Amino acid sequence: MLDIKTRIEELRKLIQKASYEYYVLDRPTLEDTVYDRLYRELQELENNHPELITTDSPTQRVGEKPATQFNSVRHHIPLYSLENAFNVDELKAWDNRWRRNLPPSNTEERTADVEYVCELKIDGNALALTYEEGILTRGATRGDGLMGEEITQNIRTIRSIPLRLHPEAFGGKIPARVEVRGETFLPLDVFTQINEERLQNHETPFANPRNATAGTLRQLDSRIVDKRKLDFFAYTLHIPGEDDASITNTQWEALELLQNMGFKVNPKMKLCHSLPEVAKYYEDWDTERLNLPYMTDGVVVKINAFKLQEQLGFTQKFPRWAVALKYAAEEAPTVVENISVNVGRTGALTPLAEMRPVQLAGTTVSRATLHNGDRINQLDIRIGDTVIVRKAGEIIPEVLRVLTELRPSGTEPFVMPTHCPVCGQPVVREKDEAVTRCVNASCPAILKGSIEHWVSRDALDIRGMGEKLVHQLVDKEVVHSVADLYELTPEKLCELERMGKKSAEKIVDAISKSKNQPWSRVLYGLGIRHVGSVTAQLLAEKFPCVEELANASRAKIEGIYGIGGEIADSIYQWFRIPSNQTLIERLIIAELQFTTTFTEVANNRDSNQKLAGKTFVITGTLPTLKRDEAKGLIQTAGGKVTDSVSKKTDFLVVGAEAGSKLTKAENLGIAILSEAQLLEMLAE
Ligand code: 3B9
Repeated sequence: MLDIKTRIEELRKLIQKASYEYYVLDRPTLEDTVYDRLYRELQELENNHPELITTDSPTQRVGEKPATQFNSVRHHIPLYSLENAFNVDELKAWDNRWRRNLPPSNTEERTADVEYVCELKIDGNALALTYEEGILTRGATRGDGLMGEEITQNIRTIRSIPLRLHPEAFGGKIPARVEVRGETFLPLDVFTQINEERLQNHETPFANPRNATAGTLRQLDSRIVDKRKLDFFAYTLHIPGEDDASITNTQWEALELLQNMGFKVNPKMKLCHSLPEVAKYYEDWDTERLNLPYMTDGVVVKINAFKLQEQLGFTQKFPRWAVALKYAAEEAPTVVENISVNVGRTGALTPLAEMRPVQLAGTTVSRATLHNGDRINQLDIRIGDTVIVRKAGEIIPEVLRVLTELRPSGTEPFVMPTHCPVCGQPVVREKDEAVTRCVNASCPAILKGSIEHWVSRDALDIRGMGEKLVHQLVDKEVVHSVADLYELTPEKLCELERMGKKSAEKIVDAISKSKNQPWSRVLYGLGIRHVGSVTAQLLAEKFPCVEELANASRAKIEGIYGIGGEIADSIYQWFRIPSNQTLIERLIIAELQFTTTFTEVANNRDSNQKLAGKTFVITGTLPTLKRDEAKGLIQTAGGKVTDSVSKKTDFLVVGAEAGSKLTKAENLGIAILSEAQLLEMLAE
């Protein structure tokens, strides 16, 4: 019996090694016939001694019995998604953004070159793998990032995923738990083959490898999954409990460790030492990637140092320290039927192509922005032209180029209007600016846009004031300025089409309630160019009343951390225009908030009670906050703090020398926060 056990273990080692060399290293060392003989010997021994079968045996990759359903499981650590960028300019914008997000104490990395890891973005499905004592015990799909589907049996069939981690990677001391994330995908040849089969069987082919992968993972019978030959690249490693930094300090080291653990890591990754180097990698791979045996749709750029990653943390959805730099999305030809010109709230004239509808990236596209007159003239887009349109992610579709060889006769170059298409007043184009603007302060288009902005959610948040109502108010000349909203009465509103007494009263009430909105929202609502809601909050804190801001010099405004010259200029100019001064005076008389008191700053911060309904436990020594301070902060934001970890705990805030609470929280799958992450949640 002892001999049998020894032989079984020996066979497993041999098979595991050969399989690793074949599937992960792509360097076969055993002849197929030899491998088969060893495999069959193991199978036979296990058949005769089923009590000796272990879950990590190579014979256990394919299940005998199909599953009846998949269970939802909570991820031990959330799976974040990535923010997208579509070109090098957006990459630079991301880079500037994370640098601005560094704590003010970190002045060095604000400007210094840092290391970035570039990884190809594989068009597949994210998986979360859990190893306990080195053995694969759970594999799950991403799901919504918090909960996924447990598909361990299917994942075992993926030969490039080790069933047992190589102990040498940890110097023999295997951690209690290891979490690995990566992308599973179908190689292109398998994808093509599956689609051919589907066509023959009169089934609809999969649109892309990602859909085919998702379809495969959802198979209940792991024997079918096994035939599909899924592959896997690992990219993220977490070793909970342990101080991760003691094992790896950088993403690059983590990728190395993943390889030593027995995973396949995409070999095309690169450690870059500057942003231009990242841009070059992105550009080089735009064409090179087409020669790879799997589909890629971009490059994932990650800041290498975990220390920097920790300082930056996460937004609600994404890590701030990573970005997905996507390659150009789908393109398609269509015909321009008309070119219309829109006027926005800033008075900017935006030409729009109205096109014959075309299917792009799963949606029907019939309009595309043409940006401005210069752009139309550069591309020489004319009505009647056949053009190539592109839709990249959530971005509005745009016209890329004209197929001039298909141009019908009798077309004429497009000329931007010299007068506003809405109010008929002459338009203006400033030197050095591509934008043509209507500068008529009472242009109905500008007024409509300004009011829509004023009532919008992040501004005064006046519910019930939809686009239709705003248009009616302006067209019927009931409202000539945002300030007029505060003189509306239910009677006046009732004169409008389809407006009952009840809803009129409701709207007047909502308008009246907006008088309590804080100064930061009022400031954002004014719609000063370049003043978004975050900038407005910043300004409202530094200039606690409107007079201070209105009288501030450009230099004083620009002196604020986070505010650039262009913003400062725009604000300074805005307050110099007489009609804007009148607007402010009228809004002050209407009793809107133009000052912030200290308690209001505090209240505004907490008014949304960000942590309402959430239960926290604090453990260990936090780096800067005392236990009571952290507790106070959580409580003022509406959260609850308790002493012991249970299923009801939402977050565990962890400091140095955390003990059993951490282990318990990890076992329960409770989200773990550092002090920095807690502060970030509070600040967001
Ligand atoms: C919790 C490549 C992709 C990718 C990350 C990727 C998609 C997502 C990501 C993974 N290809 N890399 N990387 N090559 N398609 C960066 C979002 N990382 C995480 O999901 C993640 C999750 C983390 C850190 C990273 O830290 C926490 C730990 C515990 C609690 C909260 C946060």
